[in-house]
Amino acid sequence: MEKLAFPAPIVQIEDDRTATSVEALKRAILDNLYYIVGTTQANASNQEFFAAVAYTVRDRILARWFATLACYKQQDVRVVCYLSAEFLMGPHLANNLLNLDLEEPIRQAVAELGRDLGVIEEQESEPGLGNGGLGRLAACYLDSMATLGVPAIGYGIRYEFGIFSQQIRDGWQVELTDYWLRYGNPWEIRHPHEAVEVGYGGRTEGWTDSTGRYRVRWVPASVVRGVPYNTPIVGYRSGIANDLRLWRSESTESFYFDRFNSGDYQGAVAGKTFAENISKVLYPNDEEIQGKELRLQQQYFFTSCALQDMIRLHLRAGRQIDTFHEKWAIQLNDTHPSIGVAELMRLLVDEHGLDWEKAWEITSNTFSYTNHTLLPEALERWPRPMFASILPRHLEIINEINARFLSEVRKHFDGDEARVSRMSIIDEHGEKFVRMANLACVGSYRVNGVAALHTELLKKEVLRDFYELWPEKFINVTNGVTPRRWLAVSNPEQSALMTRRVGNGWLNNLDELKQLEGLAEDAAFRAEWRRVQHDVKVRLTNYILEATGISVDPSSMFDVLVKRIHEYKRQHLKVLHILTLYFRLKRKPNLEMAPRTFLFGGKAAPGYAMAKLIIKLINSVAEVVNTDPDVKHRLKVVFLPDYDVSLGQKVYPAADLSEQISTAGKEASGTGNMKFAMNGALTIGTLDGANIEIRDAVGHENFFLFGLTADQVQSTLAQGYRPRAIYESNPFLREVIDSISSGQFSHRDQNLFRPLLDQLLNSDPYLLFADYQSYIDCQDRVTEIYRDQEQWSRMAILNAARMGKFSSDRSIREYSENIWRVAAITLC
Ligand code: CGF
Repeated sequence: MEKLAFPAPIVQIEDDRTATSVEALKRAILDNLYYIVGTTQANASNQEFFAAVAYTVRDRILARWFATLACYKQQDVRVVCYLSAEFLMGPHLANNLLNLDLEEPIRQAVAELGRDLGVIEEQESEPGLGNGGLGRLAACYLDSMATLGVPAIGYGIRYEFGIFSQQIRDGWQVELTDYWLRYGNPWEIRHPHEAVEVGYGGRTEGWTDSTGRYRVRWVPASVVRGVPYNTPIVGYRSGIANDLRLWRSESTESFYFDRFNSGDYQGAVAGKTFAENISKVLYPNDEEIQGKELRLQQQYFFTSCALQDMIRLHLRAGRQIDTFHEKWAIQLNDTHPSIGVAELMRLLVDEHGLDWEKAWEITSNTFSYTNHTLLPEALERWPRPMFASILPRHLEIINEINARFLSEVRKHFDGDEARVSRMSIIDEHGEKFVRMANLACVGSYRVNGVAALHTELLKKEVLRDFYELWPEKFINVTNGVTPRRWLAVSNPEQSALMTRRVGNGWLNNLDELKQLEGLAEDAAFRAEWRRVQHDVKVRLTNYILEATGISVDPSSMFDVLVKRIHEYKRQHLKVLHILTLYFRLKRKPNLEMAPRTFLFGGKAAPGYAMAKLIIKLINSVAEVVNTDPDVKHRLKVVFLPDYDVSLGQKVYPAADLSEQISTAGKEASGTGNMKFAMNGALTIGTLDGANIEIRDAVGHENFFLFGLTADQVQSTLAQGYRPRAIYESNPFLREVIDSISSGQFSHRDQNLFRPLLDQLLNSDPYLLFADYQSYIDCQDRVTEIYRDQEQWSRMAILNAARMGKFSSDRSIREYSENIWRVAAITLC
């Protein structure tokens, strides 16, 4: 047959997709650009070029991924399944290049093709599939599990829209939808043949099986299809690639012809709309639950997909269903996936015909539960009628679990009906609710808090009854963060300096940075440290100018508070400090004070009016302070819009001072506190969450402590706290509060900040006034020490050197040994 006359090939087809020489990488990038992205080198935008580079890197991950899966199978390992409604992964490219040791060859290949790797990396749109700490923790843990060789799968939802993008207009937060998939996602692979079906609503019915046993089956009113999208997660130099499986909801029928034919055009696509809505959007609240149907549907959706997937893999490996718990350890990342306890029971009893006792033995030896919060409003509970209409069979199962559980409670605590009522999975008062934390505690063999104080408070307060029944279930695993992303990728300048002095072993053994301790006394090293820090600050300065139009001085102290906006995190306490300094300078313009740049960043939940007002307050103060000639160049206030992982990577390395100022007893752990200190920022903080452990690790003398302890907070409130009395007796605080209420920062509008001020003066539930003076005094100590740059650098170096404990590798080792009972493997 005659060959068709094609134009001469423009690129050479790449068939060795594991090669990593610069030449091979160049060929592969051009090949992917041409055949996958569908453009040519000359025409490709940077965005398209990024996609080609990402495909090239993904190709090099695939062999590792298949080898990892084969190895897990061969060694018949127990697999950790990390179930999380959120995975805040951040951009993948730079992290993958580091972990694969490909950064330099790719940089060169990209350069030889006429592009700059930094610019290409900036093109990646971040999958914002999380709200904050909880989702980011899940991402750090995936990185550590792959690095350590812990067999693991992350299960979650592939939201079409992640956390909203934040714009600031006239000082207010405005939310815009985040369509992160606009240009596609080169890292994921869709696996439609592994789809599963998930039911909702309907009814249950009894039947008798062939052995004469009475069984129940669920007849759902609607069924949606869950399709997995896999993203391989590579470990740092481990050769291992684990799996992040995010599920997309789709309709089982794309179109109902019968309805269409009868003229019901809307009905013809109704099922499709219902199905597709489930994975449509991430709920943007981090610490408050709203009992919304869609949220329960989402939670059930991904949890059921995950469990069905595990059972499929288990049986496919030739194993019996009754050994399920030996091969799978499921970690519930907060209560969001805790419906899994009832779902696994349903699958085992209804679908696989196990008797209740055996099914319960399996279930209660499979799950463990991590609690992330002490705030009562964040403990999930679902109105019973709503629950019954969405998951009727699960409610029956929960009732049965509860009845058996409560009889155990009664055996232990005879006659204590108040306790029985508190521990019941069903809150029988009033409207009646299903309490998901109770379900998680009952169905799990381990329950952990995320910092030592948090775990103690769980045992003493939030989960006290459960602790008294099962003390052996409770354990602490202090959070950690990955030094790969949060030091090596974010702060290449300082990482290079560290590596030059102590080698690169710290990348997977952060304790090795301890060797820097001695260098804190070396004046030349300190000078080098400061030079590097200055360069990093210049980098952020340029970004700030571009993003906000505000020019800041890189030699001023960068005093940073970035995290979700929440009253308990007390961004407004920081504002009180700024205004205290402002009025000091107004009174004494010649006051000697190192210039400070106050950087804020963070999103407020769209329905959280007070948090949004705090953002407005910060911006209003910025407007006045930044333009006042009396203080210009001494104080600058900047609100960085749209705080996300990428922005965090720019901000943490450039900070001098890390603000961790939550009311003691409110922040479960915090993880930003770790990222800052790892990068050498000094912390000013309360004895809250992991701050306590950070202070112990870096040395009390290298940490600025202020404020009431958790116990003192409680006793202050119990004694009838009167914030107005503090306001009346402290002239500086009064000056600040009065200035806000006079309209000085709101164009004379005296009502704008009234809700905030009224709350502070009348109840102040987060004790800003109680901690105000201690905070100001502590900040004065900060100012004093900052004047001595040698001393500051000494302290900064010691902070960075002593953060080994806060690597997520340590956390994952603890989970593996104390909870999951899994062994790390090396590749076969
Ligand atoms: O989880 C948090 C964060 N808001 O996501 N909680 N939740 N839910 C806590 O408030 C943080 O203190 C904690 O560090 C984080 C991860 O455990």
